Amino acid sequence: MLFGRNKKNPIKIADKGIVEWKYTTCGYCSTGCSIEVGLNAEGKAISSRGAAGADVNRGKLCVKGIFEHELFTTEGRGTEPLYREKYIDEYKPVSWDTALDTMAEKIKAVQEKYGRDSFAIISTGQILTEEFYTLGKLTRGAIGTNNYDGNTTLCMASAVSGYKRSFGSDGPPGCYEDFEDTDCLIAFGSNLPEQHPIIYWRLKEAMEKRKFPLIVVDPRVTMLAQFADMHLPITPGTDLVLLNSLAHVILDEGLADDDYINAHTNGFEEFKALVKEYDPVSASKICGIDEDTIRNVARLYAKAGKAMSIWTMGINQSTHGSDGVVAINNLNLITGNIGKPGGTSLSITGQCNAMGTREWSSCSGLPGYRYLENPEDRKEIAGFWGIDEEFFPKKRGLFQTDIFPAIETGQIKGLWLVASNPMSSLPNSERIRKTLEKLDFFVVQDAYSDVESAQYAHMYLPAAIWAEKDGCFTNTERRVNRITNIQQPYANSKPDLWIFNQLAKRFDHYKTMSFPDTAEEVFEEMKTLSKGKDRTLDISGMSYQMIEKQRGIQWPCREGDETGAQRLYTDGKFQTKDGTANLIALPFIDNNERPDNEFPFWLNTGRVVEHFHTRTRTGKMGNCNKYSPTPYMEMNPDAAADLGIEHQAYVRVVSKRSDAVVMVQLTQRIPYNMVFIPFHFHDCANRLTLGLLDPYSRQPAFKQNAVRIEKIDQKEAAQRNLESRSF
Ligand SMILES: Nc1nc2c(c(=O)[nH]1)N[C@H]1C(S)=C(S)[C@@H](COP(=O)(O)OP(=O)(O)OC[C@H]3O[C@@H](n4cnc5c(=O)[nH]c(N)nc54)[C@H](O)[C@@H]3O)O[C@H]1N2
Ligand SMILES: Nc1nc2c(c(=O)[nH]1)N[C@H]1C(S)=C(S)[C@@H](COP(=O)(O)OP(=O)(O)OC[C@H]3O[C@@H](n4cnc5c(=O)[nH]c(N)nc54)[C@H](O)[C@@H]3O)O[C@H]1N2
Ligand code: SF4
Ligand SMILES: [Mo]
Repeated sequence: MLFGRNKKNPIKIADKGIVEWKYTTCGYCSTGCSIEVGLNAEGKAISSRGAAGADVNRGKLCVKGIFEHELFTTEGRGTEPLYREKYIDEYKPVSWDTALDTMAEKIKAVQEKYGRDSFAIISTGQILTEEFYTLGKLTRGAIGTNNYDGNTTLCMASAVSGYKRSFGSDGPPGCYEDFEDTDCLIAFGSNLPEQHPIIYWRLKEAMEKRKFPLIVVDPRVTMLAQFADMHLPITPGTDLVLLNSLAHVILDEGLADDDYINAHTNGFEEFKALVKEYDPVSASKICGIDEDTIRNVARLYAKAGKAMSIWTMGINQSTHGSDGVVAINNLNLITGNIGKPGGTSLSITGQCNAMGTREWSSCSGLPGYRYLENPEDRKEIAGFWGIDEEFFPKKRGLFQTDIFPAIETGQIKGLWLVASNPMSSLPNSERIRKTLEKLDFFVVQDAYSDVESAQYAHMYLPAAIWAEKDGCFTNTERRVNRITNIQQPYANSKPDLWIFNQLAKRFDHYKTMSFPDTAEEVFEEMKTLSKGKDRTLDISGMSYQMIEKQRGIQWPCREGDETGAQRLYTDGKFQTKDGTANLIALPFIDNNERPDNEFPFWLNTGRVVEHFHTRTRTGKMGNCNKYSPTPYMEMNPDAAADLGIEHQAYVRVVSKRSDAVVMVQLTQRIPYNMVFIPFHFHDCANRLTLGLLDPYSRQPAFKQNAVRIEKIDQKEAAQRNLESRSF
């Protein structure tokens, strides 16, 4: 027996019978991990693994990526196009031809009756870049509506707007490699271990090789905060005050990089005068970070030599989102930390292809970071596409978050939604529900037919998903990577590119325009448009073969280049008229919803590692959903004790908008006067949110709301939860 116990049995790894591994890129977050999907002898996807030799993830994947092959067979996928005259009728399956004929007719009818802009189009950050470009061409060139935007207004709009205001153009200037060089890193409202696990791993690995201070600014003790050297539990929505105060200390103590400021920026005097008002003592009263800490962080950052900032939704989703981004850029400009290894302002992007839409979708203008407001850009693109430039509007139309109120007021009558689920993802769900009910014609194009927004639509178009298609994504560090067609589209679903092309045929301008059939042909067209020595977004040196071989290439990659450039603005030249970056004075205006006697808690919302957004995908994957199948809320144990609420009890959370029932999870992660609800669950967090908009980016303040907590009957609540989709 004794002998037997000591004997080690060899570990047996089940042989799944994989005969081939195929290359692709993960379709969840913007980290951009390279994946290989294993196929069995029947060609069925049965396994996923991180691609070795890929610079981004170096063989690793997170819990979502590692099960991504299961996506192809998840429940709820759309099988056929569906149509109904009224949204309260039953849907009936129709052929693709009938669906697209009807759709084109209805769009034209709405536009004829109410004007071209009365039909709105809302897209996403989750289709392929070639699809974005084609949808932009169809919308701007053939359908001709100016009310066209993406869900990226909920996500990256503040970063885009902030980059444009500071540097004259969008485009994150840094890369993951910067972790290897930096001597100090501040993370603002970004929880990498859960939301970008592989970027976190890159950061952690860099810190293990060479210790440097990590400072996390977040009202919650997130996983990243737990791992930080300093955690600054900021009062929600006041990052701008902290940033102005950091600049105050740096200028006051003579720690700024005067040479860089003189050579590469403008606006310094006005900026200096403004931040003078933000001394640490006054600032600490607003942002909740004590004056000593403000001084210490300012000194650490300015003296580091190479310091970088990263941020995500804690900054962008605020009434000062765009200002917050500009303030981060200000901090890096005055310390000379732009465009050098380890010194940068790196916005961590959200969706897998949020960058692709920024670059090529024409949502905010014309493709390749061109502007409707610029006559030369309008002329160039009209000529290239084969239409009259007068067909283009002269300035951009409504943002995504302004399109819904325009439906309410009757200015917009028709809507086409591509890969977005506003019934769960927009603030104030009840208001959105009523808004969608008002539409004369509403089409939902989604990979899943059970997506909540489709309940209010007249037409549903089943789209192929991720590696059922072919094309590219761009990640956080401007790396273009390949998504290859690994499985055939599910049932009678079709790639979004095919749907756009077929619809285009039904519009008059199709006769003079061209809509290539394959993604690669579209990519070649985009390459032509990207060429130019002054363009940062130059992809003309790339090809599909090169991209796959190198496991992704960063832009700019100019014609003849062997690979891409890691950083932007290395020469201190920016995309502004005179080439200098704008230092901008940013006064803080306190305009958020705030807790009061009736609604005493801050409601903070965000994400958890195992779920992606509105759970159309991860809610159906056993290996993700099992970790949190129930809508829940983080609450501070002392606050709960004061209200007599126990761990795992159901409670009702009430805001001025509506209410939601959640299970309580007690944790010290969250301060006494705050609760946190992951927004992934339908009919939950966004029933409560207000979402005041940032004036520049029109992005909602999803994370600053006021609520109260009420005790409820436990049996009734459990029953209600059982009946909802969330189990
Ligand atoms: N697992 C998973 N990963 C994802 C996604 C997902 O759904 N699931 N979605 C992807 C997308 S689209 C995005 S945009 C990213 C989002 O990635 P993150 O922004 O990292 O995620 P969030 O949880 O939304 O918010 C981050 C933090 O902001 C903090 N915060 C709230 N208010 C403030 C404030 O006023 N100031 C500061 N400094 N911080 C504040 C919150 O406490 C929270 O911890 O994640 C991407 N990755
Ligand atoms: N309270 C609160 N609300 C938030 C946030 C928050 O932090 N708090 N975060 C906001 C942010 S940052 C974001 S990005 C949004 C996300 O909001 P949404 O984009 O509305 O949410 P998703 O669930 O990602 O919706 C994407 C849809 O596209 C479908 N889909 C996936 N791939 C494809 C494809 O290839 N083709 C087609 N046609 N369809 C496809 C999916 O099934 C899904 O229904 O949520 C925002 N809402
Ligand atoms: S970190 Fe993001 S890109 Fe990488 S496997 Fe996870 S979800 Fe996919
Ligand atoms: Mo996002």
